[in-house]
Amino acid sequence: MTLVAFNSRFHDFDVWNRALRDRLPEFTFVPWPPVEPSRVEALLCWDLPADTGQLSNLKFIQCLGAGVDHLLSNPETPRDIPIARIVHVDQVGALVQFVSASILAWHRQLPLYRRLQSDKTWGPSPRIPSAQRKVGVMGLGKFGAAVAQEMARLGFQTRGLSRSGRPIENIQVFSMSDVTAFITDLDAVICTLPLTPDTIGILSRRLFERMSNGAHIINVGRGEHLIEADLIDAFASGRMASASLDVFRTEPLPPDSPLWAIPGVEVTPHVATSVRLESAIDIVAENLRAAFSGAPISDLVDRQGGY
Ligand code: OXD
Repeated sequence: MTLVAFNSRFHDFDVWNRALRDRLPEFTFVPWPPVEPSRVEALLCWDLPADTGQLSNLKFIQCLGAGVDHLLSNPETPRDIPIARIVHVDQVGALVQFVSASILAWHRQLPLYRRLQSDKTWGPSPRIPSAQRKVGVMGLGKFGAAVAQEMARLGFQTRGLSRSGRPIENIQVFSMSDVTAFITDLDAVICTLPLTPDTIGILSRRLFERMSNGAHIINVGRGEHLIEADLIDAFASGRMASASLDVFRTEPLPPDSPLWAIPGVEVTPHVATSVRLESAIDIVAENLRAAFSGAPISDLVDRQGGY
């Protein structure tokens, strides 16, 4: 019997335990803290619990999310134990929907018409074809690549930024060292990057200054990608006209954050995508089996790359 400890402030142990124990009769799941830490062989978690050092027999960590920055930046995370994250088509599809909704609302000026409606004003604006708009997607992993393909399908001139700069059909791909060429004259930028020491604070004045006037930004990566003060300045100067921010340095976003009240900024509570038990459960079950049978583990984290 393999003992798996469960720790998450976002997921209900009883619900996951019920779903997993039928699929994995050879595993036993226990909530954190386990009675016998030295018998725990796997951790199913969002955050790393305190006292992970007691897990002297730990062999595998399955994160209950797609992003693992919080685990990798935690000095308590064991260095030599494989970590897997969850990336299911359901999560990818949800992110594509969220970004498309924001981009299309911006592109078709729906916020403007909402404002005009509140003044009972009939004010048609000229329609700009999507082929005249330049949209850039930062990060071309499973999420970013799907977002970029959708932007291209919607007819936008689509650029992508990735670590490798590997070509993708219909997307003009830039490597991280070409970030300046990537951002220059973009009308909208979408951040789907993982948070790593190289990407912290990447959404900054240096990039905003090179975008078109009246640009749009979507951050569905992590709050730490954005230098909030630089965004606030970009709104003040008119460089940035609108933003869809789903992730923040501090979540929930504190009531005194100026971001709540900037006209043109849409704040959503980290809902662009999420792991649903119904779709993720088979991945988790397969990965736990694989971790102890030597079969390949899905979405194993690359420690070097940081995601
Ligand atoms: C995740 C997220 O990492 O939703 O899964 O942010």
